[in-house]
Order: sequence, then structure tokens, then C-alpha cells
Amino acid sequence: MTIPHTTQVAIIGAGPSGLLLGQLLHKAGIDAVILERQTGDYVLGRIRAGVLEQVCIDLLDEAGVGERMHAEGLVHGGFDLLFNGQRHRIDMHALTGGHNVMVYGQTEVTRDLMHAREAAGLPTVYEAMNVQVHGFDSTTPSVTYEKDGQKHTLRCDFIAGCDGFHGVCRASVPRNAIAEYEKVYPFGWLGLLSDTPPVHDELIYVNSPRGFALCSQRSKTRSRYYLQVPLTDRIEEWTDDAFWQELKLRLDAPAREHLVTGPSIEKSIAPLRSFVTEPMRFGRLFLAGDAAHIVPPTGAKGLNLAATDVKYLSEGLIGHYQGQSDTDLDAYSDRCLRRIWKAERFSWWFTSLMHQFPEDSPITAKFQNAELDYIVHSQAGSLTMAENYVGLPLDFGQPR
Ligand code: RFL
Ligand code: PHB
Repeated sequence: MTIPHTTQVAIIGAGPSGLLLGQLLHKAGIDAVILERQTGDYVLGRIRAGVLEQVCIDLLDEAGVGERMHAEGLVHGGFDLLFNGQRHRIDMHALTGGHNVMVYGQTEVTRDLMHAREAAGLPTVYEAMNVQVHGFDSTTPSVTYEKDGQKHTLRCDFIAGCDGFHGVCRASVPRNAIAEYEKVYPFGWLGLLSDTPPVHDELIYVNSPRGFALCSQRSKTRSRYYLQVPLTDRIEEWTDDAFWQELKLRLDAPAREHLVTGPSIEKSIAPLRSFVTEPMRFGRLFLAGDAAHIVPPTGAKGLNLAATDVKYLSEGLIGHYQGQSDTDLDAYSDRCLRRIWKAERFSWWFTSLMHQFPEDSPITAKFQNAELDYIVHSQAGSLTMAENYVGLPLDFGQPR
């Protein structure tokens, strides 16, 4: 690949946000170059999200990368809540008038997007080191980076900061131009991936006196389980046996009996955080996905929010290049944030409802159980849970 020196949109980061944006722009005939710090294999090795909302499924279809997802993904119309030792199903499909979610791993979404990009011969520079963004307050921004020890400059019209929570784009914005809202939770999620059949055909979210647990899956033969653990726990201290034992203690008797254990193929601890940046646009620099916001994974919203940011950004850029109007580009930050805050609220609420907090007194467990009991037995309570979980419509409540 010859390294391009000019492009219309410089995209920093080849995670799901950057790759999906690249694909949507390509479909609209807009040029983009993606600069990624890691190798492609490293990006594919990160085990993260597993649940796609309908809005995200539609976007992957629009980007022309939905074929394998529809063939291999698992459509789920409900999930279980386990509390007070009892399991209750939230029938999302019935409650929301036919909406479902798709269980299909972020790794697979990323792989499909990478293949589409490669097949179209679109430029991605992997192992681009020391990426720096310049002049985004002018009409002639640029990005500098190093590749194989050589310095490069990429001139562009716009920069898309799709470089995740620890990226360079948000960090390059003057501190007086940005507000950051953050809550760090006093526990993490220990995740384990194994080639074992899932314990149940849908997900089980568990509130137990020993802490939260989640039984998820990637396919009929691959399971993903999570345990709430103290932030002080180290991954080396958790043997596979210890994980399975603790999981069993948090499950109900039928799930305990059905659980098939096996060697882990990946195990990691992720911290939990709520975080939002306002605004998401700084001149010709736009932040999207984890670069602008983080949700605790309880509501399965991180990847889905990243996808909708990118949808709004692609509409803005297409309006600029094809429609000669910057209305959508100017509305980008407000449109995103309105959706983001609703997903942030849901993820925070669901996290608070399902986890044990160190400062909790016994009355908190009673409150949690009462609220969960209300949710599963009230039509209004179940619907609130279901419509947020399947994802609010793209322009929910937005005057357009
Ligand atoms: P990503 O996936 O972090 O990708 C950003 C990319 O930018 C690159 N990068 C740089 N490139 C060039 N120069 C630099 N200076 C750069 N700095 C960074 C990085 O190498 C990377 O390739 O962000 P993106 O694309 O916005 O996608 C967001 C999603 O990945 C994220 O929201 C979800 O994975 C969040 N998340 C989960 N979401 C869910 O919906 N359900 C889940 O179960 C779930 N589990 C998780 C998660 C996130 C985790 N993290 C961030 C540690 C589990 C974990 C462990
Ligand atoms: C996952 O499968 O990794 C997963 C599913 C649902 C969540 C979080 C993570 O809420």
C-alpha cells in the first residue's frame, strides 16, 4: 500500500467506530484514511462487547457488512433476571412490539469491517506511532505520525477521533474547551471466554448476595461469563477453577446443574466507568465512540452507542460533501449527546440495581430486590427495562 498524504477524512483508530465510519463514507464516495496504533491482529484479540441493538444491526447492513452477522448471529427476544434465588424472563420481543437484539461478538463485527475495507482496497495504516492532530481549529487540519521509523503528514478536511478512551484526540483538545463528567465504580468485571455450550439459550443477569454475575455467549458452543470482583483483585489470582466455583455460587440450582465448565480461552478484568465528554466537536475534529464516552457494560450499550455516533457523523459529512449543507455536521454533538445521556443513565441505573457496593448496608439489598420484583411483575416496569435494553430509536425525542 502506498501511504497517502491527503484525504478528505483522517480517521484515528481502527476499532468498530473508525472502521464503520470508513465504510459508511466509502459507500457515499468520500475518501478516508485510517491510522491505527496497533496491528490488526491485536485489535481482533480484544474480547469486548457481545450484544447488538437493532439500530446497530441496521447500520452494519447499510455499511454492506451484515451478511455473516445474519448467518451466524443469534437473535434473542428476551433475557433472564436472577435475584432472590429466582429467575424471571424479560420478554423484550413481546413488550416492545417485536424488537430483538443480536448476539454477535465485537471481534466478529470488527473482522467483517476489516475484510470489507481490505476488499475495497481502502487505506488503513496499522502500527502508526506517535499520531498527533494539528490545526483542527482551521480549515486545513493535518495529522502527523511515524510508520517504520519514517515521519508522515496526512492533510485532510476533517479529523474523526475514533481512538477510544485512551486516545490522542480528546487529549489534544484545550482543557478550557471541554467538560468531562465521570463516575468510577468501586468494582470490576472479571470475564472468562470458553468453548463450552452456554448455560442457557438467553443471557442471565444475576443479582446475588455474593455480587453480580452475567451468563452471556458468543455462539451455541462459545460462552462468555462475568463476575463482579473487587478492583484490588489481580487476574493471575483467578484460576479457571476458582472462577467456575464462584460463578456456581451466584447462580440458581437449575443453572448450576446445567453449567458446563472448561478451560478458559481468555480471561481479563475490566474496570467500570461512566464518562461523557461535552461537546464532541472541536472545529474540524469530531470525537466518536469510546473517545467521547464510556458506559459500564451492564446495559451492553458501549458498542451500540459508538455505532450511532458514527451514523450521525457520516450523515454530517455526507451533507457537507454531497448536499453542500453543514446543518447535520453542526447538529452532530447535540444529536449524539441526547442519545448518549439516555444510554448512560440506563447503564448506571442497571449497574446500581445489580451490583453489591462496598458502602451498602443491608437495606440496599432489600431496595434492590423490591425494585427488581416490581420490574418483573409490572408491565410498565418490564417495558421500561425492555425498551432501553433493545435500544431507543435513533432519533428518540429529537425534533428533526
Ligand atoms: P475502541 O474499540 O477502543 O477502538 C479505538 C481504537 O483506537 C486505537 N488508538 C489509536 N490509534 C492511533 N493512535 C492513537 N494514539 C490511538 N489510541 C488508540 C486503539 O488501538 C483502538 O484500536 O473504541 P471504539 O471504536 O469507539 O469502540 C467502542 C467499543 O470498543 C466499546 O464501546 C465497547 O467494547 C465497550 N465494551 C463493551 N460494550 C458493550 O456494548 N458490551 C460489552 O460487553 C462490553 N465489554 C467493553 C467491554 C470495553 C472494554 N474496554 C474498553 C476495556 C469490555 C472491555 C474490557
Ligand atoms: C458480553 O457478551 O460480553 C456482554 C453481554 C451483555 C452485557 C455485557 C457484556 O451486558
